[in-house]
Amino acid sequence: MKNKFNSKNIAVSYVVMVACYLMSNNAVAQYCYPTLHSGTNVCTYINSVTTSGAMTNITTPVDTGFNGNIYNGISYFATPVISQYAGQSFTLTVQANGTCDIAYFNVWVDWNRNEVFDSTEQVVNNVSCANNVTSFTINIPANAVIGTTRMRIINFGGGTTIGSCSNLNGYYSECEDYALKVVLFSGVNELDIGNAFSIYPNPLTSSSTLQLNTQVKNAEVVIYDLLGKEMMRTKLTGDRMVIARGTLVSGIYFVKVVNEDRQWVEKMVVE
Ligand SMILES: [Ca+2]
Ligand SMILES: [Ca+2]
Repeated sequence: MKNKFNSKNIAVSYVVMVACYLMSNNAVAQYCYPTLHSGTNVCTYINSVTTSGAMTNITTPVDTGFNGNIYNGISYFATPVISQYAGQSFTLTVQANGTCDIAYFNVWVDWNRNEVFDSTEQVVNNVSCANNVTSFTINIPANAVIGTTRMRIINFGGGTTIGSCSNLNGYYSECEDYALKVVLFSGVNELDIGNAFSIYPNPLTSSSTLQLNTQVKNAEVVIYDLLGKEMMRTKLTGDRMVIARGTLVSGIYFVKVVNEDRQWVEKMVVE
């Protein structure tokens, strides 16, 4: 038997070790942050961030008041995680608060996960909202890098064009980062596939029944085609619903049921 630990293998091991070191080193690279006005801020801050229409959403704001778990006025909320498929969208709803009633929102998402909010990754640009509840549609690029990335929201009362790491100390502001998980649609293994629900008849001709094994309240039912395009979305309370054929052409679809933080997928054939 030959000795496996020859010089070539040692060299390979060394290269692997260096590569791992560089990768781990890279993994601790840090997002930069803006510089904020010092001291307390009762003038204008971000008081509520929620999402809807994603696979998992922020349903209860975690950011009430003027926060700062990294620096004063700068926070990263690692949970709850917003998750949605690449190529799909979700609704981001924000509301500022404060005595000034002046708020300008800016949002970036690090779509390529290089830990930099590139200027091309700005999805909301200096929109005046005052203290009103305001919603934005966030479209996830189909080529967004899969995995958990960050969304940055800055409310800068100064109202001038800013960058994600600008010096904002000329006026009041707040910066909040959130975790956003971009999911590959074909990554059905991310989901619980099993006998949580059944569809009958399957294949569907004119309509079928979706029967859950459990009662749900306000669960989301979404039908996707093979390319991950959303074909239908509805809410389900109870344990069954009728799926009408509607405009579905013959082919294979995925039916996804999302109930709070659990989700299940079944394949459905339309004849
Ligand atoms: Ca806040
Ligand atoms: Ca980036």
